[in-house]
Amino acid sequence: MNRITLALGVALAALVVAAPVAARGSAATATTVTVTMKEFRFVLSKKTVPHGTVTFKLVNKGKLKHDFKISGKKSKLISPGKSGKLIVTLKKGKLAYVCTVDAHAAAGMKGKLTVT
Ligand SMILES: [Cu+2]
Repeated sequence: MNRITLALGVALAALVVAAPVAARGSAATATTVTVTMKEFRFVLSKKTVPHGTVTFKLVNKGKLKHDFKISGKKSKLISPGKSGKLIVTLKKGKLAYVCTVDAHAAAGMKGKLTVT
């Protein structure tokens, strides 16, 4: 009887310890980068991200519509004062990003993100 109670107690304690570790592990793989858009440049909150799923939070602080393209994926047009989101799975490397509106990239709306 005592043995069973002890075993149960140990099993429960293991569960309690394991649960928060698992939750923390999955949260660590989610990467979010805030991308501020303005004429004519991007400001990224991170210049290096781990490979995997990356959420780009796009915030247009400019006066024109802008978009954000990286690794073959393009966001919707973001109006001035609005924000949007682009979720992309990135592989390791140096990835170029651009705004595809008119000649915005040539004017400076481009850069490279390092993916490790
Ligand atoms: Cu633009």
